[in-house]
Amino acid sequence: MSEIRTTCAYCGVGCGIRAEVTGPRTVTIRGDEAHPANFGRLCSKGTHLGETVGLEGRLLSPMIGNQRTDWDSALNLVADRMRATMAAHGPDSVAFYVSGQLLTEDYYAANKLIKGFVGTANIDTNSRLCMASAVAAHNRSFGEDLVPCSYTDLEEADLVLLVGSNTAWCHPVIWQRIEAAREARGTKIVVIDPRRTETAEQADMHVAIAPDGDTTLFNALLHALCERGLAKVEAWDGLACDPGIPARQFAALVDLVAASPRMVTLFSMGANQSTGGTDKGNAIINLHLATGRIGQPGAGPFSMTGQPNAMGGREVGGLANTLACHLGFSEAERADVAAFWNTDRLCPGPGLKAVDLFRAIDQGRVRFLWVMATNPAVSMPDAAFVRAALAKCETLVVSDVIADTDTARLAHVRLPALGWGEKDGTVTNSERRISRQRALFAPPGMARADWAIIAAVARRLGHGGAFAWNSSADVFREYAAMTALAARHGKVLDLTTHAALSDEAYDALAPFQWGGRQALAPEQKIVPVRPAQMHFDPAFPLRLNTGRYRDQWHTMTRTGLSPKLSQHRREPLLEVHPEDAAAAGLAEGALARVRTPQGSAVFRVAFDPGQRHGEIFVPMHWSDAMAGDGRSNWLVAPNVDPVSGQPGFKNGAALIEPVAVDWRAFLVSAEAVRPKGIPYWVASRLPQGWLMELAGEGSVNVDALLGEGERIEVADTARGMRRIVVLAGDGTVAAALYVTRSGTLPARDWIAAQVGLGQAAPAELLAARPASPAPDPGPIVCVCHGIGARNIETAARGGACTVAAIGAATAAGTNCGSCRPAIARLLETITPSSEEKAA
Ligand SMILES: Nc1nc2c(c(=O)[nH]1)N[C@H]1C(S)=C(S)[C@@H](COP(=O)(O)OP(=O)(O)OC[C@H]3O[C@@H](n4cnc5c(=O)[nH]c(N)nc54)[C@H](O)[C@@H]3O)O[C@H]1N2
Ligand SMILES: Nc1nc2c(c(=O)[nH]1)N[C@H]1C(S)=C(S)[C@@H](COP(=O)(O)OP(=O)(O)OC[C@H]3O[C@@H](n4cnc5c(=O)[nH]c(N)nc54)[C@H](O)[C@@H]3O)O[C@H]1N2
Ligand code: SF4
Ligand SMILES: [Mo]
Repeated sequence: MSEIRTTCAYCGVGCGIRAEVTGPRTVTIRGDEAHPANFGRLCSKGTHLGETVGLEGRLLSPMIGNQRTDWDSALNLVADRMRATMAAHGPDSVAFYVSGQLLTEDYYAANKLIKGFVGTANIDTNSRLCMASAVAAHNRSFGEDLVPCSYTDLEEADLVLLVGSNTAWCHPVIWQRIEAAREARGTKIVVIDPRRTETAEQADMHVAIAPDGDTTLFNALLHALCERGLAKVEAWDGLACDPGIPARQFAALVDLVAASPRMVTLFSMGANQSTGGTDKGNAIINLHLATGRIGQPGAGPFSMTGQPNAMGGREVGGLANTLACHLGFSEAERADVAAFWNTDRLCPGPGLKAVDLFRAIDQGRVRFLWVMATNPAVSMPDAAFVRAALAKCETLVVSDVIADTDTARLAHVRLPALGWGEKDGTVTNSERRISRQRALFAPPGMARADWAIIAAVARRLGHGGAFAWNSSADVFREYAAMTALAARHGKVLDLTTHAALSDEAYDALAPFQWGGRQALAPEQKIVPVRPAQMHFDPAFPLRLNTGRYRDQWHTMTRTGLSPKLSQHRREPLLEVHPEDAAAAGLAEGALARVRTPQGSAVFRVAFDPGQRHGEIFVPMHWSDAMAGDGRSNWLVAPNVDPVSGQPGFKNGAALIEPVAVDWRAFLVSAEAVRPKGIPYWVASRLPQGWLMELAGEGSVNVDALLGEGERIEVADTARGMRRIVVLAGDGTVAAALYVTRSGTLPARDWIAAQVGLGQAAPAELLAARPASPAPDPGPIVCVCHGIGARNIETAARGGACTVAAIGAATAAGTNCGSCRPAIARLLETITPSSEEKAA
């Protein structure tokens, strides 16, 4: 047993982890008390990383089509196809689409190969869908992509504005740090979000803004502060405007902001993912610049990064419109980059941004695409179009850790990459802190590091000299040395003190922050911004918002394999105001189809009075691998911000309608089942198998759902009830199916727990409950300790009326803390005293 310090696989908080390897593929995870991002804290996703390091579903050898192959054949094919495409159609017919989930070393290698040696800037990253507007806003205000804050500023602030950020779910450790500041110094929290999220519920003020109302609101705030003599700008047309929120709330917000010079505005996807996203970023930055609330402890505009290495990717030039090291395409910058890489093939100018890239593939202008560490068939807007483009691309290469992703299904060549726990390198978090991710396990199967795969292709293309690295340390040193160019062009990014790091020093590298606590550009500009015009289509009267769940990560290729994380939300929900639902004839728990001009998808209806009238929310997570028809990006239009090229994922036009089904069912099964021709199915992970929620028309095709084994069945044809248990040869439960045409289905939890075991009698399984039932815990709230809503209600009725008291009574919320906002929400519905507090 050995303990290794590493960094979490998931979000841009970049939490430090102490990992104790307990076996060939098993590990215990805890937070690293010494890591400055989290000081020992971890959220539910980080805490349960150990559940996702098994080899289930892994891509373990190179594949050409559906044939396993050796590395040489795969790499030769990739290099040959790339060379042939370039020869026939020029360098711009080749493109890479990469990801903030690559390590800096991988990212650097990909960017160097395509921009430096293929000779095109056709490399874009999923950060285009995520950070591009913040990057563009930073560039416009600071002349460089600089984040002028650190996490400690959150602890020194008197006011934290959260703009378009569901921090409690998406950056839970940052949320815990903000809450700690509230405890320690009374920091006020304001959440600006159209939805009443768990974050909003815990805030001192929730501003339920209209979709894309942010620029208006921040302009109005700036104007109000100017009037009070607290800010100075040369007014522009539109600065004095109606704030777009109730006058009393605006007045209270102005008072709060005026009284709090120590103010941090933390912003994420509600700001960035908008057709006016860059302007939103600048509207926020303007307020800080005009009031001098930047470059001071506890003050600044703070863009939170989403992915673990979104920031590292920005540094090494992963976006199509930058060169490495924060450089642009001026002649002088290009000359320096070309000289450093010793190449005469450097790309002449910017390349295609993600949405345009997939259009170019559709039009046959790009004919070779290499996708690394991202799943665009699910995560791009207008995903049906993107899939069709991928399907007709002459050569699609996919490097992934998982064999069967929606994108990998379309690939000609699949390359097995090392995943978290195997790969070795660096990531940069939201506060510019570089930390090591370290290998915990030996490479599984034939998997290789992404940077090594890229270098192997580069060698085959004749560029061996420029890609002669033997280790990730070699790549890191080269990148660190290259940042000398940034300084030469007046940029703050500078890692040159790490350019001569020994292998040992790289291995032992402690987290460090570049740019200091507040990275400030020499010049800072106010950028006058105006709210974007909104267009409404009466045929699609609702506004469609999309985003994340607490315990799932993006397209679920990894978190979808964790039984614990799967408990939080087993199905994709349509969150809708009860009155809008009623108007559309939708009942709570029924199925609804969401339609947009782009396409349609099906979700389970969840009434939510925290949704504004006329606005609906669906999650981004479900893919074809996990559900029949639950893909949000079938719905999202490819409209982009004109400056950043980032899609507006959060404000589309939609309508909702009921889905008529004849029967509903659920299946628990030891084997994964992915049924065809069933209108509604959603799979979620159980400790020993899978739970499938199902619904359809006509009659149930039982044979499509159940495998081999002894079947025991009960049926009540009058009521349309049918239950079938399938026992494996050893007497364990292989599967159990519960169908109803008009009644209700039994509770899932006890049945789900019997899969793969031989403990329950068939009669108990058919009755769907044990002979002597234990009390039902209700929906699981605390996934770490398996505590349900009923347990919490019981404790609350017994006198536990605070989150801490619930923790003492039930252990809920005492491990990672991610569920504490949910517990607080439950308490508000139970105890009158907390309702008074909320009012
Ligand atoms: N659990 C979990 N955590 C994650 C991830 C994950 O997949 N799962 N992914 C990571 C990544 S890559 C990212 S980018 C981050 C994203 O983190 P967040 O940005 O916090 O997540 P989202 O849910 O996409 O969107 C945040 C909020 O924006 C609101 N919003 C929508 N429109 C508007 C608007 O016009 N104005 C305002 N002010 N708000 C609006 C939405 O209602 C939503 O609540 O999370 C990271 N962390
Ligand atoms: N509707 C809607 N759509 C959205 C968003 C939204 O809010 N709403 N958010 C957007 C945002 S902010 C983001 S960041 C994107 C995320 O979207 P994606 O990047 O498409 O999502 P992931 O599921 O994280 O995909 C990562 C892939 O890389 C693989 N992988 C993991 N580790 C490695 C590795 O080390 N090497 C390699 N080669 N592969 C690896 C995983 O198995 C997975 O297939 O989605 C965007 N799409
Ligand atoms: S907040 Fe959670 S997901 Fe993000 S880095 Fe920390 S432990 Fe990982
Ligand atoms: Mo993201």
